[in-house]
Amino acid sequence: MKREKSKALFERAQRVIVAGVNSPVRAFRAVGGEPPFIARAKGSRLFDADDNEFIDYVGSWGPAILGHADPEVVAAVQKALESGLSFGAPTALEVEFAERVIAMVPSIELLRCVSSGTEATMSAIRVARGFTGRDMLIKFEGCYHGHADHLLVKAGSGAATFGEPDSAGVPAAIARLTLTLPYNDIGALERAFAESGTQIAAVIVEPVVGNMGCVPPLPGFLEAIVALCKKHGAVSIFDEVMTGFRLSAAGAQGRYGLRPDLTALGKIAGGGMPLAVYGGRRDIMSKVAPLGPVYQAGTLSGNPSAVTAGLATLSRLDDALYAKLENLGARLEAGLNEAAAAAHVELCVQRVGSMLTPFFTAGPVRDWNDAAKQDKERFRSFHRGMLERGIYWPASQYEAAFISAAHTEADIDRTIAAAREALR
Ligand code: KE4
Repeated sequence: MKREKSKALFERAQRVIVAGVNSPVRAFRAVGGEPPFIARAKGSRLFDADDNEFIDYVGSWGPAILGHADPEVVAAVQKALESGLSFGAPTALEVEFAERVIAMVPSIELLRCVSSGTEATMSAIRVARGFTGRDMLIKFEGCYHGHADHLLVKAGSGAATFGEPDSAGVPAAIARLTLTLPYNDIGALERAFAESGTQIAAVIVEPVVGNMGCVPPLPGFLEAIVALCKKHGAVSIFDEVMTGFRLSAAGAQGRYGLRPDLTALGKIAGGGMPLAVYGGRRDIMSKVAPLGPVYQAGTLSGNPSAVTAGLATLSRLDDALYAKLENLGARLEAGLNEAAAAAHVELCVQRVGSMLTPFFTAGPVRDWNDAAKQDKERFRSFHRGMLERGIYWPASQYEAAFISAAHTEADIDRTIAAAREALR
């Protein structure tokens, strides 16, 4: 595989951009080797600077559910750009977008657009704190909600102790307000509410985790979060930045029949353009300025270019698309399991719809402790082997892979054939 141009670009990039990338996972440090620099993409394919072609299972980490450079989305954005990129003023398009999101996600009665998933979760947490007048936040180990200070917190020494910073630069005083519990552990959550219920402003959760690899909720876990928040006057926040519009038109909450108090959306919401949303119960969202005392603002929030990409994407998310994604996901899951069995490799593939992760461990993977047991070297070898065979797989064993509507059965079968060789 030719690599000269990507190699030269990576050397140049590292002189001016931190680690040569604008987001850490892209640097390939978890898998080794140097990242291909992508020149263009179309459908299920990526093409790098050396004109190598890859079947893409990253999809820009989720947004590309239709596949790359979808003609209808590109045409809609090109047309919108001719009227101006961003005005910093209300537009009809934003109203249409908000109405579309509310029609698709029934738990959302009132919303705000922002420009990233981090902004969406950060703002949802702030309004939950403003609404309840409380400070404490509960999150779960292995869940990632963006890089706001109070979310870069790892579990304290004991499971039920307050958080410790998980990044330099996060003040201990901030971290101490976040309690990190084991995912899927209803007992730990019940104990936390029993001990601190009157101080808990919100519980934030990835309803299906993507950020420790794909880990589905055990029966009753999400229901317990919503019920305990209701019982103790806390706010339940579903971080659906990844699962929103991915797992169904109403995200994971639609799949599991739940109504959280607030929801954060991103990725697919903007179809690849910088657009995210937070919203939910009208009484809570009415606390946001200028209606209420909770401040949140953004120069490019809801700009017409991004909203056009979002509308063009959301308008295509119908039952036929989700049925296709389910079929392709099941085909890939079965093929990876067969390839691992043939190679006598211990593999646990976990999948919900079109997001999946091959865990190199016996499984099942129910929480961070399980996910951390996987054979990291085996994953690195798998990733390298797939890349060499033209399959662009997420560059971390703690990520989910994504299938788009542009993928074909032939793509899946080629991916399985590559996995058979990469797993040998
Ligand atoms: P952004 O600020 O990256 O738009 O969204 C943060 C975020 C919030 N919530 C969930 C569930 C997320 O998955 C993310 C971001 N996801 C990562 C990858 N899993 C984005 C890729 C990256 O960080 O480069």
